[in-house]
Amino acid sequence: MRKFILGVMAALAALVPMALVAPGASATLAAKSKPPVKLSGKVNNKGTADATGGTIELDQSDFSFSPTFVKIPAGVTSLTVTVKNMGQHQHTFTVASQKIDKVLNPGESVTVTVNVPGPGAIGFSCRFHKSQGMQGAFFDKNGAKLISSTGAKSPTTSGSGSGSGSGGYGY
Ligand SMILES: [Cu+2]
Repeated sequence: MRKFILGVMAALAALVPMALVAPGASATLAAKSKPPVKLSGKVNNKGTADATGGTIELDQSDFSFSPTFVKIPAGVTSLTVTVKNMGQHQHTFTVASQKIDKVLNPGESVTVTVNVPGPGAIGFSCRFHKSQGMQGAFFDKNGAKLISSTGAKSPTTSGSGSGSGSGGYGY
């Protein structure tokens, strides 16, 4: 009796590695798990989509962006990005390198223009939940490096007061 059970378990154990080696399955897994852009910290990866025609819709949930990575077509210099908060929590769409920071309550949406200053990747995140993996990036090709800051045309009316930054959203 005991010998029989051991025999069944051995047979099962032998089956498992064969299933893992099935060529189709492993190839799909590898493609899905490898993000096109390396971001620091946790990333809840919900996949990659093309910004066809320079436009893309990003759906926010608790706590990720879908798609998480957006491929910029060749020749596109600015993206029209519509962000929808489909979650139960308040989120932001934040592009730190371009001073974009929109707060979205559940059910809200917003459309913003993201500049494409050159080759590379542009990171975005939710300011509230970035550390929980709520971030992603626009990119031109696999392995693209993050463009840290555009610097180009940002208004230099910085003022030394501390009140101009985060308090002024008209929501
Ligand atoms: Cu969030």
